[in-house]
Amino acid sequence: MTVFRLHYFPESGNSYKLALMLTLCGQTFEPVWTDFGGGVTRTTEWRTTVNAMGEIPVLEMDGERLTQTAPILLKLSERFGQYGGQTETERHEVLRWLFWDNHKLSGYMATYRYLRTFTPTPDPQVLTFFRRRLDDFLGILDQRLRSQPFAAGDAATVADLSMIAYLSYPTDETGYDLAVSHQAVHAWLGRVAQLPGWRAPYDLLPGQRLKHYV
Ligand SMILES: N[C@@H](CCC(=O)N[C@@H](CS)C(=O)NCC(=O)O)C(=O)O
Repeated sequence: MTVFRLHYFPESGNSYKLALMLTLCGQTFEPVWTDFGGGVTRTTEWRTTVNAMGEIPVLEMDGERLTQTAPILLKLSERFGQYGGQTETERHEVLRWLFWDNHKLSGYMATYRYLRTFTPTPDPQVLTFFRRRLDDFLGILDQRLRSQPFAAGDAATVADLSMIAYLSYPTDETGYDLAVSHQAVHAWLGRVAQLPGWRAPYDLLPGQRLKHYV
C-alpha cells in the first residue's frame, strides 16, 4: 500500500488541492506541518533536501518527493482512475484549466489573500492591482460555470479540485463573498462539496495557524 506524506501548512490552498484529492480517492496521508510563516521554505536546507523550488506542498509518495500540484493531481488521477476526465476533449479541458489556474486564479488568489490577511501592513496599491485581476479571473470562471456544472464538462475533475482550493477558505480570509459577487462560482463550490468524502480545508489540514491581521 502506498504511503503518502504531505508537507503542508493549513492556509495553503495548494496543499488543500492534494489533501482533498487523496481524500476523495479514499486515501489517507500523514500530515507533516511545516513552518512556512517562520520561513523554513526559504532556507538552504529545505531547498537542498526537500524542495529545490522552495515551495509547499511536497507530497511524498512511495518515498519519492513530488512537487507542483498540477502534475501531482494528474498522476493521482491516473493512479486511482478518478477525476481525470472521460474523453480526449475533457482531458484537454482539464489541462487547459489546470494551466490557467496555476498561472491566474490560484497564483493571484494565493498572493492576494496572503498579503491581505496574513501580513500586517499590505500595500493598498498592490492589493488593488491583485483585486482587479481577480475580479476579471472570477468573472471568466463564473461565465464558464453558467453553462456547465464542472470546468471540463459534466463531471468533476482535478481541474475543479485545483480551482476550488483557494476559494474554499473563509470569506473573511479571501475578501470575496462569492454568493453575492459570483453566483455560478458559488453554486459550483456547492456541487464540489457534495462529492462523497469532501472535507473543508481546515478540517483536512490541522495545526498551528498563521496570524490573522484583518
Ligand atoms: N504552482 C505551485 C505553487 C506552490 C506555491 O506557490 N506554494 C506556496 C505556498 S501555498 C509557496 O510555497 N510559496 C513560496 C513562494 O512563492 O516563495 C504548485 O502548484 O505546487
